Amino acid sequence: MVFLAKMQPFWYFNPPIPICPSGEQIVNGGFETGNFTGWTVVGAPIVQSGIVHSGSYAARLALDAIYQSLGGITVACLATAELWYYKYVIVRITFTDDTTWTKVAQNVGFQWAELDLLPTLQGTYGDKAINTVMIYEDGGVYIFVDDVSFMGKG
Ligand SMILES: [Ca+2]
Repeated sequence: MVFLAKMQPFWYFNPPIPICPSGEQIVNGGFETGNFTGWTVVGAPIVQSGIVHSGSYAARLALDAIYQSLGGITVACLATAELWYYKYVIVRITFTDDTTWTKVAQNVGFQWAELDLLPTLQGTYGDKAINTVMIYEDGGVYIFVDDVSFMGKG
């Protein structure tokens, strides 16, 4: 009888917990391939080496957009959601339910600044899952983007 009791399925008392992916979910977030591998490009952004946050390359956008899929990762599974930008940037997160969150960021000078999206994502959109991350510029000035990172906490 003791043996049979131990054969009871483990999930009877322990409902399955969603498993978070681990590691970086963004492909080529630092643009170190020297091109837009991993990104879908709208317009004519370039990968350049003149103004970078880290490594050898960063993206330059002006009336351009780049985006990539995060494959439906749940917001609760994110350990990071950030990027570095120079001067100005707009980030649009599209969730799997087709709603969006758009964040506009601007810094005071011609310098790099970190944009940490995680507090708002987990504070306001914690029950959603992310379909795509789009980064763009809408004013016709050059901006630079580097080190885009969405890490899974698994
Ligand atoms: Ca870089």
